[in-house]
Amino acid sequence: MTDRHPTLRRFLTRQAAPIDANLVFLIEDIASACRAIGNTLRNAAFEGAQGSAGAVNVHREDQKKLDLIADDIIARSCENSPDLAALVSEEREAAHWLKTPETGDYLLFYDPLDGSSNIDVNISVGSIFSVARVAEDGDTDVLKPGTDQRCAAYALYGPTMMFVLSLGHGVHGFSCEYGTGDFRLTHPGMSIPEQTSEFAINASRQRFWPVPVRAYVDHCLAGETGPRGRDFNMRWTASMVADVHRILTRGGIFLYPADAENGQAGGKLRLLYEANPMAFLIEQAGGAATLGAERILPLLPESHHQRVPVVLGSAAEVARLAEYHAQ
Ligand code: AHM
Ligand code: MG
Repeated sequence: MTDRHPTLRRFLTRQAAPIDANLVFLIEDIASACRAIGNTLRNAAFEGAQGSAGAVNVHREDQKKLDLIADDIIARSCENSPDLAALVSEEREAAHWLKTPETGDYLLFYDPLDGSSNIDVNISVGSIFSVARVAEDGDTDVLKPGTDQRCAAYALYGPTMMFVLSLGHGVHGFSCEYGTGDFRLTHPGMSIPEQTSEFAINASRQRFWPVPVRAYVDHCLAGETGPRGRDFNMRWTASMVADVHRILTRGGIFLYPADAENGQAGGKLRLLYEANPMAFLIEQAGGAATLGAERILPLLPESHHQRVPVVLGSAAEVARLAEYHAQ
């Protein structure tokens, strides 16, 4: 049991290239927070924790009580982590500094509860994390490009609670063992099939889509007798973590384009704590992640809560969408 499914700690401390001990502590603190959030979600109906918090966040979105509870759990679990300098959360307007930044300190970006519109209907939600480093003593700039990420992870609160992590050497999935609460390696070396026939997009926004996205989806929908010469399947959970997990498991493409309605804002999904970590994980699993044509990861952020278009998944499909953009 122990060897076939090593615990997260064993995995982190047995890497070929040893990981900085303070990063191991930070990842363990993140995983502990996820375990606590998973337990809170399970008991939420008994504790009056479902529903709206009656407030809006910096994005003018309705905050759920559980958005705030999850944010608080992560901050409390990680704030004593050695070398962690700042927290940047979807639910907080500004970066929350924990210490004077020194070279090599860590910066934690997170979306505490992604897909939270799904909570009250009991569909899977998740938490997303990205870790980067402080460039030099006193550097308070948190606007790091995704290429600077030291690691990225998400927790999926589904039928099995999972923690999926990349330290830049592949993607590894850990399942939370009932009873011990340990995250144990169950999905080593996750990789995305290059060719697939499944796409994920919120089709209710079709009238707003840019021309290349419309053409791509039309050609998928045309099926066997259309230009793609095969049938496609469609899935949309409205929980990015669940959609990305499906793609890491069996392939496919996910699209949340900037469109005629959200284009002014840059799109819907946020760069620092949604697009960047997911792009890092997807690339590490052999897939691709773009803004439509350009890679997401090199983009230099302009603000904490910047929104961007996101296209990610199987490399061949993401490349095809880039071709539609070029045309
Ligand atoms: P959130 O962080 O406020 O939950 O928003 C992000 C979510 C993603 O999980 C998901 O892909 C998308 O928003 C769903 O959007 P839509 O409501 O248009 O389907
Ligand atoms: Mg989110």
